[in-house]
Amino acid sequence: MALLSAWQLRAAFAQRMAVTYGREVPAYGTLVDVAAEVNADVLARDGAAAERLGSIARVTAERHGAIRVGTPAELHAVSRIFAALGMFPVGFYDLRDAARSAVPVVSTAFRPVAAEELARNPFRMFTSMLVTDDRRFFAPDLQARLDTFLARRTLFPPALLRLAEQAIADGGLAADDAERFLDLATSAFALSTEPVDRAWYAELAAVSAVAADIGGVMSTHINHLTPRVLDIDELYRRMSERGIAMIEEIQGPPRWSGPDVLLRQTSFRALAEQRRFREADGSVTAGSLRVRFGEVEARGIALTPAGRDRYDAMVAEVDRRLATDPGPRRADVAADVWRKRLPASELGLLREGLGFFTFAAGRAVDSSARLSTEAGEELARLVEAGALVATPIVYEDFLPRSAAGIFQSNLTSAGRKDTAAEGSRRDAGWLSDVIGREVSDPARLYAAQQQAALEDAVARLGGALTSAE
Ligand code: OOG
Ligand code: NI
Repeated sequence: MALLSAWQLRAAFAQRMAVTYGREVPAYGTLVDVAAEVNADVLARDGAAAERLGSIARVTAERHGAIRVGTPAELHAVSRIFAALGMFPVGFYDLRDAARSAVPVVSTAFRPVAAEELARNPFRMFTSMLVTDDRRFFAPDLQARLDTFLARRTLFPPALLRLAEQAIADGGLAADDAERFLDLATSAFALSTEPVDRAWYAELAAVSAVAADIGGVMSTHINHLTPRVLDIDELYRRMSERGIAMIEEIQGPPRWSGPDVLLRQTSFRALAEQRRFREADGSVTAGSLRVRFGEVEARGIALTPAGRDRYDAMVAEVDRRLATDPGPRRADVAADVWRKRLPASELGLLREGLGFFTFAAGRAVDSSARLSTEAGEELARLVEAGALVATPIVYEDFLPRSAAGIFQSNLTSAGRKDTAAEGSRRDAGWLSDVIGREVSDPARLYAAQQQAALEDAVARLGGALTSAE
């Protein structure tokens, strides 16, 4: 019998997570409905242009999730589940520095890497891990109790991890194993009904609400599932109209007249969810916690390292301008900075080497162009001449500052952060060691994709072009 392959398992897992999360957080259903309405309207309004950064089928199905784990061992275990789903670690995000509030985590995103795999199903999971030895947040005594608490719990049952190993080894699972694997995986991320130790949770929450959400309970849960929308400003408006409290701002680049780059995100505020608590006297009471929210995203063009530097410099300029004159809206200042500093067209991004593209062969032209991914001018000229047809590569990753903003705007309190204390060192290499697999650098993945497409297009153009390496 044919095995269900990694992408089929991934698509089925994403589907089941949506069912579970939709049942747990009904407002998620509203978000998905409004996103679908907005997407249909944008498609009707803009036609083919609406699908420039992905087919409507992919955009409609696309979701990312977010989970949070407590220890390197838990991160390693979850990485095996994701590997079975064809999702691998890409990017390192240090939210400890990116956030103003106490967000004591480092993160990566597990996602498909190959272009065909992304096209089949792009489901990705933003995965954060608590850094318990960071003295800016946890004193030695609290760290010791937190580590002990975390060491006692089992987030992922052995049967689930065995099936993950089997799927990795065999390249998929037979239908009955797949069913069991998906059931176990989905329930590992469902909200537990186990009572929460109120005193312990409160002690951690005083330091960091995120630390409490991760280390204050015996299980993990999906924090949000994020649909993709083609017009995030319109979605923001329609959600607000329905009386749903949105966070103050759309994170990431502003709305402007030029090409959308990277990622824009926003969310509705975390809702109070019924949870049971164990009190100091052992009794169990009813209460609620606000940790899970609904997020939505609009994806733009992946930027090259030069483009990313430009982006960071533009964000810094927006900050500077707002620091000297806090009057205007951030979105307006940002749009102004964007108009002054970012090319107003895709071709401009290509010419200045700021954006990543794939290429198809157009008509043969007589040229002795020497091509490399650096040669933006030359590439733009060939696109203008019709020799190459350029399609932007969609940004598949995340933004540390936006992620911090998303975390932060959903915290009920800022927590405590001793900025005088020394932080503990974490980086992509450290994370790779924990996971047992290299955490990919997103920019290298996009560059390789661009280069392969370019070589292929050039080969198709036959002898018309000579390609530099
Ligand atoms: C993750 C917050 C960041 C994103 O899309 O940038 C995030 C979390 O709340 O666990 O989801
Ligand atoms: Ni998210």
